[in-house]
Amino acid sequence: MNRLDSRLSLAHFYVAFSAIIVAGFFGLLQTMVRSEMIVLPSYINYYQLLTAHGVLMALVFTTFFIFGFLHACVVKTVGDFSVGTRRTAWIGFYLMLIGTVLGVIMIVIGEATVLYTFYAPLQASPFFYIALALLVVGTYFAGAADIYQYNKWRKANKGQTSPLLAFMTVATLVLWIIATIGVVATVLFQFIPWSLGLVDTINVTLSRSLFWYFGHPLVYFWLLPAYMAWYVMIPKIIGGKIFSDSLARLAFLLFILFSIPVGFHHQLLEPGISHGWKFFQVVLTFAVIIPSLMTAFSLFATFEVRGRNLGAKGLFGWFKKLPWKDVRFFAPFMGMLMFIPAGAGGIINASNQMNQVIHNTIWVTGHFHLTIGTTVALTFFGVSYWLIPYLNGRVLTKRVNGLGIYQTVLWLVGMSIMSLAMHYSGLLGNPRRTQVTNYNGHSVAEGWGAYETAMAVGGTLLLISLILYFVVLIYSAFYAPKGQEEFPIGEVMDAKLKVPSFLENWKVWIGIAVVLILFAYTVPIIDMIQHSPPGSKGFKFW
Ligand code: HAS
Repeated sequence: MNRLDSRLSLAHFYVAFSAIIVAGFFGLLQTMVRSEMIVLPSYINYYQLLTAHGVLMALVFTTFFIFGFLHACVVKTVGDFSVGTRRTAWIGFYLMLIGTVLGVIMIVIGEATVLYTFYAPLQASPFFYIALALLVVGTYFAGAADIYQYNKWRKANKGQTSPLLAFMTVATLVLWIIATIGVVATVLFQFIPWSLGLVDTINVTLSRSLFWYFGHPLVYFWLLPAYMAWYVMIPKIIGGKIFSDSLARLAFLLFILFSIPVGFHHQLLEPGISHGWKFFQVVLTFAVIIPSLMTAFSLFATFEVRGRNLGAKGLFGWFKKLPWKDVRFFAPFMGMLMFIPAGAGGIINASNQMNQVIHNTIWVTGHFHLTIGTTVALTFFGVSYWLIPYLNGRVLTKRVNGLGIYQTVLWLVGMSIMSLAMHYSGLLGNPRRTQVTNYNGHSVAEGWGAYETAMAVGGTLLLISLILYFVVLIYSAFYAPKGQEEFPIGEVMDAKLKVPSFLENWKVWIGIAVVLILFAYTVPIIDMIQHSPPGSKGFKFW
């Protein structure tokens, strides 16, 4: 990769890492407040801290890391950006950065204490919503650069199958662009006019539905880059091969089809949406589990074949043959492992009766600390251990590799303690998003105390892990010995098998996605507009 494109990706990563370290510190403070170990000074509000933590982790860290990674994957596989394309990508970066800075300022001055889901009727300053809009518009510029580069390659290589990583990048971007239509619509047409006082009220059901139209595919926008690393990079790192190119492409396409028309599974307990439509979207939710099961199958096949080639015997002999001392493998593998219980938790959430038990409890917080906080985060850590030195013309040293393994273990143990406590106390009724957890000594609330303390213990390990990660990354980026680190891209097991061309027929796949979305959302949205109770005037938290 040339120096200019490396610099572009690195700029994204530096913002992402700054966000995660600050957000991690806020996370620890939250666990300490909830477990009553500390009381925040009066000028800091718990919900303000929670908003900052959620926005920095879930929106800023992820988006910047992902775009840095996607740019690197595209440039590596389909060629360097031209001056114009690179400029477009930089415009995207700066818009995202301006949006982030503006949003953070609003949160810090207490004008946007609305949590990362910014649900109406909570109202923030119009500048917060403008900041969100800038962040999203910035991603459109960044995404346009990658898609343009992919199309350029296809035109120059007519009839050939595109490189898998470039295809996956485009699939992730297609999902992102379709998904963000919902959040752009609610921010532009509902939140901004309402917060500016141009209209008196906001249709709460509609705004929440448009948010979740975006909010669920958002989680797959986080997951798919991790899957890119699992499908393409992990096979190379372990010395094996990708099980099937076509299967990997199909899994990504199924995410485009099924990840969007499912937002109602976040609203199963909300009024204003009929049961029939909720049921339909839950069915599609179960369909979106399939590409993850395909991914699990493909990974097991890659591991097993590699193990057997190394002489492994028996059903699980391959397990011992994996390169456990290589952080590039170890961190993402631990992410995969944790995705098994995390995914099972998701299936519980999506099941109507069980959702009644866990909705709005801290179980849900446990679920997303396992999915995004463990599976995705550990994979991103694993990627950054080789990608940061690669982009800086340095190498991943033995010492960094060893520290990376410690860092991974600390993260894994911290997250396991914290999210187990969250899941379990959620089942005991412990609510999410509240700092008041003793309810004047009520006997049910008394039972949560030990779990709250466990969360603070987990949170402490996580912050230590983050500090270690940060220090090691600074060393890798600026002080590690110069050299050429590998950018691992796996080959396919049976390279002679041709990838069917219909898998790259974007018009068909996007067309089917649009039909499914229209079917799942048109009637409910018309209903929300026609039959919603009078809109809410809203209120500011603080
Ligand atoms: Fe979720 C709430 C359902 C996946 C994130 N989810 C959330 C929220 C977040 C989130 C952030 O239906 C909270 C939002 C808020 O603030 O309110 N989720 C699901 C389902 C899945 C799922 C069905 N979620 C994710 C992923 C996330 C994420 C991924 C982030 C990255 N989720 C829900 C529902 C709610 C929800 C409800 C709302 C709850 C409520 O009421 O509020 C599925 O996609 C999961 C499928 C996954 C699998 C696992 C496959 C396993 C693999 C690993 C293989 C391992 C290997 C290694 C090969 C079926 C691929 C093995 C090695 C060995 C040695 C064994």
